[in-house]
Amino acid sequence: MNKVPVVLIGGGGHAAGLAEILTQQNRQILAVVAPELSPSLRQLAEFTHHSNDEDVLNYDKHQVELVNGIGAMPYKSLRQKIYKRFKKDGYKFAQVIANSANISANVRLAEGVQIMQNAVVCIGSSVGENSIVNTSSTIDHDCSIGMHCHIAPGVTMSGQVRIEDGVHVATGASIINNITIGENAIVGVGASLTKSLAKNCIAYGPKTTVKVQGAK
Ligand code: JB3
Repeated sequence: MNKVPVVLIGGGGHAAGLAEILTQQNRQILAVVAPELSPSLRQLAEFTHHSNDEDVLNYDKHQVELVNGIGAMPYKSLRQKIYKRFKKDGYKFAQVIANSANISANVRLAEGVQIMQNAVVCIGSSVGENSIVNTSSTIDHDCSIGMHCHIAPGVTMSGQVRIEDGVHVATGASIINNITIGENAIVGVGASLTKSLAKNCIAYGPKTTVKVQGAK
């Protein structure tokens, strides 16, 4: 178990989920760095709070690891920017892997990978730097996921799927085996992807317009 203390960057819902996993694993969180902290994070514990990212530099890069608590959403680059900036400053990012995650012993997880509650990563798969495999998503055998990707909650990915860098696969999407999703592509909520998706393209999920009774 890695006992190097961490500094958590970001203070919202994603950071709270990470902080809970780290606390369950008795990993010391020296500080949280964010303009403001979410109620769920506040209720977890009293953390030393810095509101300016420059305060990270007060922590010796040889004595701490960083945890990227900024979530990843389409068209938002803050998570990647934070990661690249502090990597350049010489810091190392910790992996965060939930106790409830089911991870094969034969996978390759890069620096800063985050595997959230009840996610599954099967034999032969790899996940690149700073990528998130979120709650209850399933990555089947021999998949390769690039850097700075977000596999959102409830995604089902069959075997031998190749995901390039910067891809966002939204909540509940299903991806059949042996296809490739190109760099910075987006797979929409609930989409069923049966063909490869070229880089920078968007695959939309089913239109779900909910008619509210009595709405004008
Ligand atoms: O979909 C799921 C399960 N989770 C989403 C996650 C992947 O991405 C979640 O629903 C959100 O959409 C998002 O999580 P995140 O990033 O926690 O979102 P939010 O709750 O809005 O929190 C953003 C946090 O970033 C807040 O604490 C802000 O104060 C903080 N923040 C904003 N700008 C910053 C900066 N923190 C730092 N250190 N530096 C900044 O520049």
